[in-house]
Amino acid sequence: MKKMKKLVVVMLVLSLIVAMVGCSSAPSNGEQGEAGSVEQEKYVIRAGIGLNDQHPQYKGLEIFKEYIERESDGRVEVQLFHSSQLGDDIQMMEALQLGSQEVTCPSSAPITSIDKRFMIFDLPFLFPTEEVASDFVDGPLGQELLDGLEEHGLVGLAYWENGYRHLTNNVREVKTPEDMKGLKIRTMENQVHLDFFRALGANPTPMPFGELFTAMQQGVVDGQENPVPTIYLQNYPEVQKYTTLTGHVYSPFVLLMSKVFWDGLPADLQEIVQEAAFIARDEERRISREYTEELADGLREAGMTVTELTPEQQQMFQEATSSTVEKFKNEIGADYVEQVLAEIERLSNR
Ligand code: KDG
Repeated sequence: MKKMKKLVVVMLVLSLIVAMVGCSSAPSNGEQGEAGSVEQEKYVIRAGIGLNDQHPQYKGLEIFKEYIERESDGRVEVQLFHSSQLGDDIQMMEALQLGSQEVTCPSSAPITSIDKRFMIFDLPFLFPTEEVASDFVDGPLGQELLDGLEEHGLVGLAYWENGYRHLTNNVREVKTPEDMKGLKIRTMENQVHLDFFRALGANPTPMPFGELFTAMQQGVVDGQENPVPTIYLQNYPEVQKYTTLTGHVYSPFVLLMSKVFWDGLPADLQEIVQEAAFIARDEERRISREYTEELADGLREAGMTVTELTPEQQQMFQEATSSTVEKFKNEIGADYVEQVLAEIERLSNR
C-alpha cells in the first residue's frame, strides 16, 4: 500500500513537470503544439508600419489580418503595429531580412537602398493618374520589381497605394519654384528626392517618418511632403500652415513579407496570405482615394492655406527639376527607364 502511494506521488510530480515544460514553450512560427499531439502548426505574423491607425494603410492591414485569421481557421495570428512601434521603414525591412519580423509596408522610396530600379517611382511627374499608376504596378514591370526582391530576403506580396505627394511648410505659401528657396524640407531616405529638392533650391534633410512630427514641431525642418491623407491624419495642420498640391511624385506602398518566414509556410497558407494581400490592396486603394478627395477640404477646415497650382506653375516645377530625371535615368539604366516610360505611355493612351 505504501509502495502504491509512493508511485502515485512520483507520477503526479512527473505530470507536473511535463505540464510546466509544455507551458514554457507556447507554439509559434512553425513550432508544433504539445509533444506528440496532432495539433497543426501555428504561425504569428507581426506586421508593422510607420503611419498611425487612422490611415488607409492600417485599414488595409486590418482587412489583411481578418482574412488570414478567418481563412486559416486560426492557424495564423496576425498582430498589427502602427506609428513605428516596431521601428522605421529601413529597420523593419532589415528585420524581415533577418526573419525577426514578418511583414512591413514601406513606401517604395526606402526600398531603393536594396534595388535602385525602385527609383523609377521617385522620378517626378511620371504617372498622369492613380489608375495608370496602379495598372503599371499591377502589370508585368511592377511584378518584375517584386520578383527581384526575393534575392534580398524579401517577398513582395502586392502594391498598395500611398498616393500623390504634396508639399507642406510653415514659412510661406509656395506657388513657384522660386518660393522653395532655402526651405528646410524633410524627405524620405532616397537619393532622387534629395536631388529633386536641391534642384528647387530647397535644403532637403532625409529622416525616418517616425521623427517627422517632432522635427516640424521643434522647427528642425520647415516642411515635408506626403499625400493628403497622411498630412491630415498625422495631424500636420497642428504644426504646418501651408499645403501646396504639387503632386510631384506618386508613391506606391509595397507590402513585404520576410522570405525566411514565407519559405517556412505551408503552400495552403502561402496562398491565403497572397490572396489577403490582393483583397486588402483593392480596399486600401479605394479608401485612400476616398480620403484623398475628402480631406483636402479637411486641411482647409483645420486652418491650413491649401494652394492648387495652375498648369503653368506645375510646368515651372517640372522644368526646374528636369535635371533630376536626366541624372537618374542614367543611374537607374537608360534602357530600363525608356521601357518604363513606354509602358506608362501605352497605359495612358488606352
Ligand atoms: O507606413 C509607411 C510609412 O512608414 C512611410 O513609408 C510613409 O511615405 C512615407 C514617408 O514619408 O516616410
